[in-house]
Amino acid sequence: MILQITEVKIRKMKMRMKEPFSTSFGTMQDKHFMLLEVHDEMGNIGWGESVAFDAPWYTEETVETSLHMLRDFLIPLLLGEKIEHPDQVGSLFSPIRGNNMAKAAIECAVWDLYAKRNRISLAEALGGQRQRIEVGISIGIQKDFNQLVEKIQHYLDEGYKRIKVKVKPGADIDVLRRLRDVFPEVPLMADANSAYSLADIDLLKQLDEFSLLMIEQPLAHDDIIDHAILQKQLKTPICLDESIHSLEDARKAIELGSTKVINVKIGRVGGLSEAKRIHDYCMEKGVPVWCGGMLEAGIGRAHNIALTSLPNFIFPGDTAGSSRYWEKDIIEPEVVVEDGYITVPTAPGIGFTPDLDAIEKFTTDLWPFREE
Ligand code: OSB
Ligand code: MG
Repeated sequence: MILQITEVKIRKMKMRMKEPFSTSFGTMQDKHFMLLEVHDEMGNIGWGESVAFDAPWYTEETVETSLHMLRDFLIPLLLGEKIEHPDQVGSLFSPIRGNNMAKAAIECAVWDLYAKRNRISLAEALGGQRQRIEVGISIGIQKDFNQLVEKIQHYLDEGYKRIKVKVKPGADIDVLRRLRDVFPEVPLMADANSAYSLADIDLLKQLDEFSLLMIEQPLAHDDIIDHAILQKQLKTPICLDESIHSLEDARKAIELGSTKVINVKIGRVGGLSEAKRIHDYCMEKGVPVWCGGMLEAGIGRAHNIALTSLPNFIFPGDTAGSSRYWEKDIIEPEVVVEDGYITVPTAPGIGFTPDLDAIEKFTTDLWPFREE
């Protein structure tokens, strides 16, 4: 079946999270992002969500750079095109270097549209096999240790199956040691968001005391060399996040020994097709992956859930329930976590219905694009 892209809409969105989220690079509470609608000639609509933040502290992309890429480059390349399979979107976008989050937002919408048009779930379209996925939670840096313990206990009580804490210089070894005293058995990991360098190697070696599942992105956001040097001296598996933008990055990092686990984020790698290629490659190499999060609203969350139904998503991901972030999410039903699992929807496409009233409420700008 061939579908034609007849219309694309960009909505700029603003939603406030229930609580601020703090990492080694700063704190955020207001979430600005874009929703993408892609229409076909039959009136079907696919939805995508951009994950770039306001400022370029995670990768170089921002809401405004994504908007520029979408309006001036990506949408013109896609409008009017006939698509047999979403894997083609990557080739249409190949004249544009980088800007993976902008590419992913619209590619994800095409995947949703493709699945809806074929009356299958997005999970099925991707080759997913799980009916439900295991869920972990990423907890931001807290004011003090007691608050962190309280938060962790709260999410364990809710059933979350893996705890990730954020670390930074000055809030690392000591915090982890005290956490292990309180929670000796909990599946625990730490994410440094690139806060260290090889000069910190003696400190990083102390991580091995805490039987962490892994240490996520300890070194520079654009490094795969120093991580290989570090991994040789560390028992704790390194998991790369920021450093992986493509299948080629994943291959090089694995061949160099820079990473033993990969955090796959759809936005960071430019879309679901590349995310699936990384998944397939890692599976072949015996390298487990898991799905990272970008504090998504419901549409982005739904894409993460479908991806996580693939078999080599071995560790619980960061895709928590809607209520962990939002008073009111933008999909119906919201994403719920039960006993630490999310049920993968079976309805066509992302399998959640966009809540148009909620979406309208959080929309600050809207741009429609049609073929001239
Ligand atoms: O490094 O995984 C990260 C949030 C924002 C930016 C980067 C990261 C994170 C998280 C939270 O860890 C994941 C989530 O709950 O969506
Ligand atoms: Mg991370």
